[in-house]
Amino acid sequence: MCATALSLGVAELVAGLTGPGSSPVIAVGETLIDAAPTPVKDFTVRTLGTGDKPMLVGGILIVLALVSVGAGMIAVRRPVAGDAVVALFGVVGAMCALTRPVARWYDAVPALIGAAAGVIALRLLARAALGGHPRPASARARAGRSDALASPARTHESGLPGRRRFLATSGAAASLALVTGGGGTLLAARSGASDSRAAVRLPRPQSPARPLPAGFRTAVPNMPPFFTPTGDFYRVDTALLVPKVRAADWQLRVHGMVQRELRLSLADLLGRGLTERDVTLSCVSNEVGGPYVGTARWLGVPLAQLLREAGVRAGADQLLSRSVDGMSIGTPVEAVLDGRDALVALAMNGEPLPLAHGFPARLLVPGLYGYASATKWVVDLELTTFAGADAYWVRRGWARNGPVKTASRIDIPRPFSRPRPGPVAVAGVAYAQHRGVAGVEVRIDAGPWTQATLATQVSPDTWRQWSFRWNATPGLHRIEVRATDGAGHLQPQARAQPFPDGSTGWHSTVVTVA
Ligand SMILES: Nc1nc2c(c(=O)[nH]1)N[C@H]1C(S)=C(S)[C@@H](COP(=O)(O)O)O[C@H]1N2
Ligand SMILES: [Mo]
Repeated sequence: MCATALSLGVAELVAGLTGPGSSPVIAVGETLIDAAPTPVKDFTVRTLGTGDKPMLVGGILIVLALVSVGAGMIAVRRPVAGDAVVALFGVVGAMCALTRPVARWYDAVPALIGAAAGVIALRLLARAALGGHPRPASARARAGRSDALASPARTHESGLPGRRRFLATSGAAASLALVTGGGGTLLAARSGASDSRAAVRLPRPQSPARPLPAGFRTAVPNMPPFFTPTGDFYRVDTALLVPKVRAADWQLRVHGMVQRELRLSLADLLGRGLTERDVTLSCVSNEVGGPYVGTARWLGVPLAQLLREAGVRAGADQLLSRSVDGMSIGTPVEAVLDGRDALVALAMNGEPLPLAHGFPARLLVPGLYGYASATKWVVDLELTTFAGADAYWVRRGWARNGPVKTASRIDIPRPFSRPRPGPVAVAGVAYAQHRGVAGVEVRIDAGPWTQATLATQVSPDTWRQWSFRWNATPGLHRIEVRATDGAGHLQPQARAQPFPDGSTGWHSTVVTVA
């Protein structure tokens, strides 16, 4: 285990120099994320939520530790076999790093150097375990299998010096693992992306968001704010490590079925006269009543402006966007050009995009789920056709087009809370981006539906808060909600899972009034 730890530490140190994406643990983890079948991914997201990433890394480390124990026991008797196991770790790490979508040839280097360090450490540890001598063949023959596995140090006369030397070598390997691993982490943190973000000066919008109308939020205490604080905004992506892009290294390319190719720097975009809009973003993986939805004030360049400038050629129906970490997302060109506020967003809630939300630029197309529109760390916009290319999630069976389905959620009272009898404030949000929310109804214990009080609509592209005064009687009660969108369509009651095009069903909350 110490040899494996040293191997990982050295690999992290080298990866600190060769750049993100070359860390073998991260590369293996991201390969597993991409390879996970949809039911497995669904299950992990459902049970672990956004804690799935630390769990994945932890799982990889546990598997490595277990295999390492076996390798160590083998290495004492057959050094070459021990080497082979450590080398295999290196090869798997290198292969994963090399097959990432944006891999460079030298991304294999950290895993291979790490494996070499691991082999040397394992040899030294095995020798120390045997008291400094390779185990003589006669002793090997005499000792049964179980003896060799139980305590290699026992082959030495007294046992003590061998054990001491083994512990000292282990300690040295473990310390070196911490130092190299820590050094690698420090190196990786020096990407300069945070400084680059801090240096961005946002201009005032040329087209500001409409002033917030009176009554745009309900007055119910403890109701989540209309604008989701940036720090609370949900995060969904396949990146095990947040891509750290420096504005100076960044460029957005528009190409494919266009009249002329565009290449734009962040300064080019910031200088264009920016558009500010309030938009609710939601994830197709959100369950009924779930948390993967948020509203922010975004600032950016109209995406339609860029496409018109590039000149979309006839027949191009898909805007295939790609990120610096190899994500691909397909958006209907029609949705971008139909007049809605599709943006190359550069800022969120008055600040440059946080690194986790796509610094320096991301897409945003109101009315479409994030997987079909909201590419973070975007670097490449290709005009193409749906017939000609499938985006990342489409290759995994998700729908080509991702219009958001009408949804409503009860935020207050909390599930299983115990309100007092009498008037109880019920409140929540409803959203049907780009169609707007026309009505929200609430019912108690499957009784008659009653209209909730709607907050003023900020925009059809944002969620709408609602509230309902319930005269609660003692006992166990179920509160249900449903919304009607701006087109007059009632939110469907039938429960559907998020796969393949978004969940449906009415949200409900159970409380005990006492
Ligand atoms: N590069 C990249 N962009 C991405 C994703 C991703 O995995 N990688 N996930 C998409 C999905 S599924 C959603 S719901 C939104 C979430 O955006 P947020 O993390 O800023 O809330 O980002 C989208 N953009
Ligand atoms: Mo998503």
